[in-house]
Amino acid sequence: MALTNNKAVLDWVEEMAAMTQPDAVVWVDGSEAQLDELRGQALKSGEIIALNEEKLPGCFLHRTAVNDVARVEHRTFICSRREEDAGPTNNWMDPQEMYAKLKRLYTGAMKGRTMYVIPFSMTVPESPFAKFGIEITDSIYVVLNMAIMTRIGLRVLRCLDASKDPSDFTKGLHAKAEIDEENRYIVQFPEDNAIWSINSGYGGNVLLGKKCFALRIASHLGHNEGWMAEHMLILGIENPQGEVRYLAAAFPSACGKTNLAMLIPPEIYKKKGYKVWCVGDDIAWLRIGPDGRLWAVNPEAGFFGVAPGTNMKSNPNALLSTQKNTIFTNVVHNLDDNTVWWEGLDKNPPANALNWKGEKWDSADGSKGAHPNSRFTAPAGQCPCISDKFEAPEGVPISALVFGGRRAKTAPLVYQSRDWQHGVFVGSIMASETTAAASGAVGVVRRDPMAMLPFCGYHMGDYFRHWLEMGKRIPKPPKIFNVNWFRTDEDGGFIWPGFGDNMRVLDWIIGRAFDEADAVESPVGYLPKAEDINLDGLDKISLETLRSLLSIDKELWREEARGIHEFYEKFGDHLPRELRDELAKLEANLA
Ligand code: OXD
Ligand code: MN
Repeated sequence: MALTNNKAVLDWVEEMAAMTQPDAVVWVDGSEAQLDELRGQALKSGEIIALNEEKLPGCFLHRTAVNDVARVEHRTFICSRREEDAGPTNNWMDPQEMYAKLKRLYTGAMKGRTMYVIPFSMTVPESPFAKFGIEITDSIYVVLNMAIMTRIGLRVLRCLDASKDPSDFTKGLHAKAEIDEENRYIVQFPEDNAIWSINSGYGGNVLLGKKCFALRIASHLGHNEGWMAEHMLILGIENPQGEVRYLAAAFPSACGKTNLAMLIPPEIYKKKGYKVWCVGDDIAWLRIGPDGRLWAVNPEAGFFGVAPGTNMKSNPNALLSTQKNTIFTNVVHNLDDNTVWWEGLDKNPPANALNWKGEKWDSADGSKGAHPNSRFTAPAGQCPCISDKFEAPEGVPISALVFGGRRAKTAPLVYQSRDWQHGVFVGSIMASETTAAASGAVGVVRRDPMAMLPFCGYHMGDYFRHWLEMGKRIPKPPKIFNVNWFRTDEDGGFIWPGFGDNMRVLDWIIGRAFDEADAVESPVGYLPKAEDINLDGLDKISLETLRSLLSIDKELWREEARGIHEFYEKFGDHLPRELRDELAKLEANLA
């Protein structure tokens, strides 16, 4: 039975059902009773496996098809009406052509299946910043994941119905179809506020609230409406006086975003009373508040984190978040005690186990048991360091924005931009190197501006312009920084210890944001002096080593500038003149 009289919702659901032809339509009300019933059905069909009720209560294991284990950027499209609006970094097709192509694939795709209608909200539905959506799917796995990652059900419908425009919701359509790689499409239609995803069952492609909506569609909405949707974690640092100061940080994948979001401070900080609180680990929506500061909300309700490498040392808070009510995808199934395992969890791979494909697995044969992109979906509220502002409707005020990448030699441990415009330049030149071989050779540079390359729903040149315009409109803008935890020595080993010790760098950043810390000028921006970073209790890093981590190699940076020129060419006349000016300034500083 439909849960609403909202005509816009009813008409759209009816239209999608007429096309996909399911045997039944089920409205997801968000109740525990209904979710439990769905879990029961998914257990029966084998879609999920119940794990050890004592060790992992409320936890399940799911396996995707072997051809369907990650986001598929080459099959992800931004179908704006004009090709120019998608820009040079997105795949594009004419929307009418794409709709025609997809309609053929969706027609009858749910025959013999049940269609689930999931009303969802990004951020708490009562927040003035909430955006509503409906995801239609034929996958119970999707329903169960959306119940963790977003707020779902009746509560959302009521807020949508009571909103200024009850027809203003994102229309998300997902069908598993045959999980056929050749016909897999993840398509955003920004002007229609619509997302169509077909032939995948993997989270990043099918949990439409996440990358598809909260980044691609939302970045387009933010551009039109004067706010920002960013690929950023949000954290708060509480000082011994009990004051919490917040920052948001963008990193490309595989740079430790979830680890930083849940950082545990070094002993000397803990002793003094410092604490770190996680507001979000992946996405931030940023708006100008009535007080003239930039405020952030985490639009999500859960963590969809990479499992391998997560352990009690690297990220105890993430691991502890996954000990109940969690869905594991593509990890090892330990048959002895019906639990899960992944590479890097501990040094004891289970002897009696199935790998991520569900095959009998012997770790001794050298093969990986868990897929490198295996995941956990865990409620954020279970994180031991979750912020008490996690669900605050107004969000948290941001004092610093941090960009970062993986650079073996070029970028110093940390530097501060001279002002907002320079900060936008710093974000626009973000890059990561494919990890260098043990020889220390520098890898290939992949530019990923603001870590948004796969997630910007419109022309990236216009996105840079939007950042510049926002800077002019924020009366009290956050300061902008860049960090690099990944400088290497001659043997290719990381010099900076990273993890909890990154707190020492965040400490300087927050100090700068509140005009409490010193800096010196350099060709690339403001740098701390080595003495400005607190090294107490970190014996393995000498002042001299720290100085080397903060050094600027002008020759490398001149080469960097040449690479930036080449990258900027892509954007043609959409590239804001201000960024060319900043590049020219950098070159002059290096001359
Ligand atoms: C993610 C990603 O899954 O950035 O968060 O790919
Ligand atoms: Mn991400």
